[in-house]
Amino acid sequence: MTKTICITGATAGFGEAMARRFAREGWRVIITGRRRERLEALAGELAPAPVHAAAFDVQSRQAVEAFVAGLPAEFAAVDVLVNNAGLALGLDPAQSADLDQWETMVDTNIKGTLFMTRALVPGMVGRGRGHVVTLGSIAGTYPYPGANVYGATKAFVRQFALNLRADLHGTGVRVTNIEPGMAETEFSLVRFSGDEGRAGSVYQGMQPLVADDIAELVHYAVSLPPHVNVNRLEVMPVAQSFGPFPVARQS
Ligand code: NDP
Ligand code: 8X3
Repeated sequence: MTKTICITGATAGFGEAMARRFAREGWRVIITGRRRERLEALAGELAPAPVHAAAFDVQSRQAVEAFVAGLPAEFAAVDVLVNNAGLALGLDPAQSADLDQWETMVDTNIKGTLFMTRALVPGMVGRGRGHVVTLGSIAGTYPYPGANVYGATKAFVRQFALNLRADLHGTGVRVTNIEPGMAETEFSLVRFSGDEGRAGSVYQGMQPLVADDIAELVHYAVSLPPHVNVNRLEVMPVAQSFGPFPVARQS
């Protein structure tokens, strides 16, 4: 039986790689994001695979509900939802960070995930099967300077995914939070407002994760037998690890 996956944020990075991966594996793929022309180009590239493209902003509850209500019949029974759309904005310390950027991260990473999940999970419960995959981050577990609200949104996503598992107990619906470290996508370009030099320097001289690595992990978690639930999957490039806690000393 052909399965259906709905991927938010499929116009770039992880989501785009997932769309390619699942289409190649014969899935019905729903691709979403705000940039309509990118969605159309990707749908064209994936043809004749069954693809439904929908351009909308996950920050809007009304837009999410209209998207779900408007799904064509053959795409309406979503087996897997990947809450991937998200972003980091800025790296300034909390005391000088831009409040609008904070609000956008909360509205996208937290509210977008909530709206999508609440809209699609009842159908999964009704069918007695399904899988919600969320994109957390190592920033949701480990603090670093300037991660303030971005990291906090990803901590929310991690705990929401775990709590969702508790609520879905006995329904057959699975929940997995994928928690990557540094991966080279458009992530840093977005974080630094299009500054290519600053974005490029993040990955200079090291081997970051790439979008296909994350698509592989999502495919792995989703393809395991239905009695297996991967709760959390934390992954980093080998070149990224941990450091000592900084100590402010009096000179
Ligand atoms: P990209 O910037 O490459 O892709 C982000 C995607 O999210 C785009 O398709 C973008 O589409 C979509 N998006 C952003 N805002 C909205 C919105 N308001 N409504 C709908 N879609 C939106 O980033 P990544 O692929 O790297 O990131 C994907 C996810 O993984 C994010 O949640 C990110 O926080 C997380 N992550 C990334 C890591 C990294 O190092 N790259 C590491 C850990 C987690 P469009 O602009 O067309 O709307
Ligand atoms: C993105 C990973 O390390 O840039 O979520 O915060 S990191």
